[in-house]
Amino acid sequence: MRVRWALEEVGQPYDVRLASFEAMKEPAHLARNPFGQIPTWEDGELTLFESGAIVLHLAERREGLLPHDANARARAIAWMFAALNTVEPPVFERSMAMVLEGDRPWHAERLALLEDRIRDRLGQLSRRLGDAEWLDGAFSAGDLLMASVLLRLKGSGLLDERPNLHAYLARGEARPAFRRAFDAQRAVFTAAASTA
Ligand SMILES: N[C@@H](CCC(=O)N[C@@H](CS)C(=O)NCC(=O)O)C(=O)O
Repeated sequence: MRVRWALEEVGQPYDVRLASFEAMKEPAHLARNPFGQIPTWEDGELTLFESGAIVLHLAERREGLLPHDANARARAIAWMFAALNTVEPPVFERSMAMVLEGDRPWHAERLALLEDRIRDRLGQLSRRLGDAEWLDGAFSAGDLLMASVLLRLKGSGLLDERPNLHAYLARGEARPAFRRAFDAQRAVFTAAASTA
């Protein structure tokens, strides 16, 4: 979703090639991404993996996701790293714990621990955002990645504790580019479900 969203924000046409879980572990895909994950990006001679690297690549080449001013651009990139490297890790671990560890005897204890770590990060983020619309001036790739990380918390109740973050995410989701990306992504799952 985050790569689709970035593509829609910058108006870059794209084709999607779906990969089954099995195909992601085969040599052809491992050549694109050594960790056997999606998303990957191919454009002529260039193959990239890591959603953050792909979003940065698009943002650097097209208008709309990074400011022109050098310092503002550096700060927007800092927010991209903050989203992926500081906020996402406990959020991702929580998602994994919910999906893979629900039957473990220590699940409840670990979940509480992870949620406290997330609460700390959300509190810090919420204080920095304050009443602002976006993290640093105009909407940027930093907001796109931060909102895409917060999306993982939908339904967890954790965002309800921080109304300004809740509203921040809603603003992200209301962007026409997000809606187009979401609809395109949903169409993939709807098509897969109807052929299953
Ligand atoms: N840090 C990577 C994480 C990518 C990732 O977790 N991809 C998931 C799907 S959204 C995946 O490929 N999971 C299968 C696996 O890890 O084997 C990125 O941001 O691109």
